[in-house]
Amino acid sequence: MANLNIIPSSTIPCTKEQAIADSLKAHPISLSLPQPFYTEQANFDVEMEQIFQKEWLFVGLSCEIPKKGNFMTQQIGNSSITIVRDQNGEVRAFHNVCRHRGSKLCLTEKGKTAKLVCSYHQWTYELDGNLLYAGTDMGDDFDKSKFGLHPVHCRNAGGYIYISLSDNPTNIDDYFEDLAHYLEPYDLENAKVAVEKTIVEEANWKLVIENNRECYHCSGSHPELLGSLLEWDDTEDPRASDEFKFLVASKQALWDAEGIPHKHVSHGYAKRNRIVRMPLKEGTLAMTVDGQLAVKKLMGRIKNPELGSMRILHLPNSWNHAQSDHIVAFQVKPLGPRKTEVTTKWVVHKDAVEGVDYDPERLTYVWDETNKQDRRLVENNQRGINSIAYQPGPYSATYEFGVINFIDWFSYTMQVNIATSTTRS
Ligand code: 3BY
Ligand code: FES
Ligand code: FE
Repeated sequence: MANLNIIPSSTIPCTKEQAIADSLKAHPISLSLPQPFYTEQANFDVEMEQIFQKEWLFVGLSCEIPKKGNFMTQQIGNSSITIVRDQNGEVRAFHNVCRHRGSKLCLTEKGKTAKLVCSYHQWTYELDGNLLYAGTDMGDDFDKSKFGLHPVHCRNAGGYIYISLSDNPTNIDDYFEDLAHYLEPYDLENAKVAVEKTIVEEANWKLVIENNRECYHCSGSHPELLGSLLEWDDTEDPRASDEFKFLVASKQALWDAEGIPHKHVSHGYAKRNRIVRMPLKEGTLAMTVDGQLAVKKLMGRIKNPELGSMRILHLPNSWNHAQSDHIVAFQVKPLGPRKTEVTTKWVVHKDAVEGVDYDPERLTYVWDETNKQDRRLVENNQRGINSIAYQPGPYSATYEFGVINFIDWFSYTMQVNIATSTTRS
């Protein structure tokens, strides 16, 4: 038998990953993916490593940790991350793992604490991750400064928090800068999450994103959403009518006069990050059952209720609708090859009072219904894909260009990240 030990581990080819990269390279982005990408644990594991453990992820809002000592935890695959407001008011992220014997440190999803204390042997960390106290006797040569929490790259862009578990994350500063500028009118430091809901969809995470990236399915499935949403979000859209272009131009002139950013910006490979403000349907102000506002108090410095919806896309895990009175923020978290969690947060002015300024039922109704409808669609999509009859099918370049962009980004990012990790390892 060959002695594998004589081959240095760095030169053993990473066959599973290489096979996935090769299959993506051979696959045209105009077709839905081959079956294993939607069904198999092996593919899922590689996607978690190459996408979710490397790329920037949207993880929440700074207003969820408003004061020093507020923290929230996030599970990404097997890794738990703590996002904390430190003693200087900065938002930071750490691996939620004690440097003593590795216990999980913060045990709740949200909380407030003066110091981060491990419940096992009480090692105690400052909110900036430095180790302050390590039990009674670790020996004379114990150097506390070497046992701070492992930091995680973290960015706060105008109140939207992103983390990356990579040692060397992709630079998307151009997006973070634009996002901070586009979110400035909302003053997210003075906002709050009024309602948060999480649903689990029995479908692969990419089917959840694919579903969100087109409105080809909207007229058949989303009567509540179409009360206010215009089906396309780009004046360059091949379907955009003159009437639509006129509506957009007239609203943009008003937004310009008020210093409300609206221009379509996109960054990264295959428009990985996009921000654009679009009018809602004539006569509607918000994504509610009657199109009227859901919250009496507008957000931040906003005076004009007619801001349409600012859509923010961040691949691989978030889309958003920012209106004048509230923001709806979505976060996608893969749980398994055929299981995905979708969390929706409805964000309002921090001084808006429940029952006085807004009714949570009314605030959440349209997107709650839409989420349920989309869950049915993607679960049925998954069921069909599980069949021996499934074969990749064609996307429409007119109606599903957003899906093609996503598949393009996914395929490219997987191939680049796999290539980089196999040359590095
Ligand atoms: O998030 C959106 O704006 C919509 C919902 C359905 C399709 N997608 C583009
Ligand atoms: Fe945390 Fe021992 S594992 S103090
Ligand atoms: Fe939908």
